[in-house]
Amino acid sequence: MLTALDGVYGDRPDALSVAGRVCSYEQLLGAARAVAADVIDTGAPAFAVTATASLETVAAAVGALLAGVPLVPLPPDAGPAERGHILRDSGAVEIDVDFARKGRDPDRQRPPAADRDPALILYTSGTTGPPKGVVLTAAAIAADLDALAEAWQWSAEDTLVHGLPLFHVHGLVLGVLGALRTGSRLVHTGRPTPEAYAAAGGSLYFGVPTVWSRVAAEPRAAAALSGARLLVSGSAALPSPVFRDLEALTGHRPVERYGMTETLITVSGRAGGEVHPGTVGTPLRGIRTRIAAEPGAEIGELQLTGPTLFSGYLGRPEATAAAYTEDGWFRTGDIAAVDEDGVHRIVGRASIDMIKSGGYRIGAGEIENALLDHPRVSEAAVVGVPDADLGQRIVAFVVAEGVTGAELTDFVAAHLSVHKRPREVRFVASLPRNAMGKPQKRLLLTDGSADGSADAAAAGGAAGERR
Ligand code: MLC
Ligand code: AMP
Repeated sequence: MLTALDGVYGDRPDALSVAGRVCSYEQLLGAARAVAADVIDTGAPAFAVTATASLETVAAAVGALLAGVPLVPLPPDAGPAERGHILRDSGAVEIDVDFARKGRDPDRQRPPAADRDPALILYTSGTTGPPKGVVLTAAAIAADLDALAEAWQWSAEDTLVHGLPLFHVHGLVLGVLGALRTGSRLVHTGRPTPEAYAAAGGSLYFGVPTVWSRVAAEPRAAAALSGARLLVSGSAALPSPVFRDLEALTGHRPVERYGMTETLITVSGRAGGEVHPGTVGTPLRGIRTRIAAEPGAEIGELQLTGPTLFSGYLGRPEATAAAYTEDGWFRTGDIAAVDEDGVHRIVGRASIDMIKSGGYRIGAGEIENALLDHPRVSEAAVVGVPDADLGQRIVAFVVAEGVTGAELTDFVAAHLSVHKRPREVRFVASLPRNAMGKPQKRLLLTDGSADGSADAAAAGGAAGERR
């Protein structure tokens, strides 16, 4: 599965560089074999590591594939509630990785790892409730990486550069396992800053739109990427002005691709092909897509099938079944259009309760529940407000007394991951509700009360607080 570790591309002392530490494939394999043996010896159905941007996290992901036991990467900044939920829900044992250890054989017998074994369980938000575990097999990952290698002409000649978190598909599956399958050198910059991208001297760069927008705002850093072969954007919509700025500063038209934790990457522009701002290209090899549109309409829900799909939400057969149509197509929840050349455009999301901020997927319900756990909060509605840097920023409308916005933001951060903190808390006298008593969130977005303007009174009146 991880071709580079089989020695086909040879080895080099700096095959991987993660947050300033380098290693060879041989060193990585040694550490990963030690992880695999430890994991097999625990007999647990899954194992968890705190997924910092480090060689240890890379060794854990490789160890999972060697052992045939799935890795549950824990967001390093997850608060106790989120961490506890993930560990309980997955039944994973938490292990420490010591990168300096040498490989060993496990004491217990276990059948050899197979492509159909779960390799990763990634926790991701739905519109309501706590995050669900998305089970991904080695076979699905391999199919996706091979399709991407073909689409991007991605090979052992490349040096891949990115600085994305190692607990999601983008940074971990594409950004780590992709390098180990294609044999490209990997430089993980620790954090995805424009300066670090500029200094890395890569041929292939990955980023979420927030990263690209920050690169485009630093012309000198952007110019340093002109020698690259391909810039790829994904995880959220790349704004057209950012596309144009990048082209002007780097000479590259960035390739955009579309995916989900549940499906991996399914649609992409092609290296050497025509790419246009606002479009995400055509389906990857093996993927079929369709638009479930009302009669006469051209846009509708994007649905798809293919070998890269997940094997289900861990322990949630009803949720898994609900994610598919009766005829077996996965419902993405994204609204899309396809032109006569098969080029896809993502128009938006079907649900207002799924927020994308900085490329992170955040369910409004999870944050609302966290806010409602605060004794001073009686009602809460969370929305994603358009934001030039983050795509959307989290804004919480709350009915509460005797508590400040800063206290509520800290309260959320103490329970969930840091990136789930509201950027803005607006106190209102009541939430707009329909006749059934359901909060009318679209009113919160459209009446001016969420844009920081003086119209806050429209949502029930009161002062806003921004951080
Ligand atoms: C953030 N901060 C806050 C805050 N929110 N402070 C107070 N209140 C809040 N509400 C703090 C941060 O902790 C940080 O502090 C500082 O403000 C800057 O925060 P930021 O603006 O969020 O920037 P940054 O931390 O640099 O994050 C931006 C980012 C990050 C782009 C680097 O969002 C990111 O890594 N996104 C990638 C997400 C991703 O990989 N998604 C892929 C999902 S898989 P300090 O002290 O730390 O500076 C997928 C499939 C697919 O989607 O298709 O790819
Ligand atoms: P996640 O599960 O975190 O990977 O988030 C998946 C969601 O990210 C998708 O359902 C889309 O809403 C969004 N997404 C990913 N890539 C793109 C893209 N290129 N353009 C627009 N939205 C995207």
